[in-house]
Amino acid sequence: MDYDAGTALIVVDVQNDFADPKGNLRVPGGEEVVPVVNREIDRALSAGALVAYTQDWHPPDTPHFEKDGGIWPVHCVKETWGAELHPDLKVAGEIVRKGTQGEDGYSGFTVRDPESGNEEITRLESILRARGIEKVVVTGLATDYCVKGTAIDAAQKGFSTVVLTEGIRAVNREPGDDERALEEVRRAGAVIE
Ligand code: VGL
Ligand code: ZN
Repeated sequence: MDYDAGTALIVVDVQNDFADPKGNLRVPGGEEVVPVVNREIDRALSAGALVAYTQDWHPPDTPHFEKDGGIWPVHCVKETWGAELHPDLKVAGEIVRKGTQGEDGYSGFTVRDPESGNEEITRLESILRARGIEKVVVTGLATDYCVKGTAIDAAQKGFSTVVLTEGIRAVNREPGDDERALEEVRRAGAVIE
C-alpha cells in the first residue's frame, strides 16, 4: 500500500468484542489483524498519512441487539472491556465512535436509526476533509458489516478508496457473506487489495 499526506488509513472497529477470542461477537481470525494493522499504521505515519479509528460504542439496550429486537449478541457496550480498542493496537489518531445513541453504526461515516431508518453523519468525513484527504485505505473488522459500510460510504463520498484485505476478517453469518460484501464494495467503486 502507498501512503502519502493526502491518504488516510481508517482502522475499523479493532475492539475486544470483535478481535479477542473471548469477545462477545468474536470475528473468526479477528486477532490476526492486529499485527497487520499495526504494521500499516507505522507505514502510514512514516509517509505522513493520517490514521483514524472507528469504535462501535453501544448503549446497554439498543434495537441493534438481539435481546431488544435486532440481530446481534450484546457487544461493544460503551465503557466496557468489549468496547475498548484491542490492547495491542497502536493508537495514533482520532477515534470516531458510532452507534452511541442506539443506532446501527455499520459505517464509520453514517449511523442509522434501526427503527426510523433516519441516517446521521459522524465526525469522520469532516476529520478527513480538514486534512485535505483524497484517498482512504479501509481495514479492520468486520468485512461484511463495518468495513463494507465504511468503504462504500467513502467511495460514494468521492474518496479514492482501497480495502486492505490482509487486515480484514468477516463475521460470515451466512457462508460467502465476505465475498458478497467485497463484491458490493467493488461495485461502489472501491479497489480491493
Ligand atoms: C459490527 C456487527 C455489529 C462491525 C458492528 O464492526 O462490523 N458488526 N456491530
Ligand atoms: Zn455493533
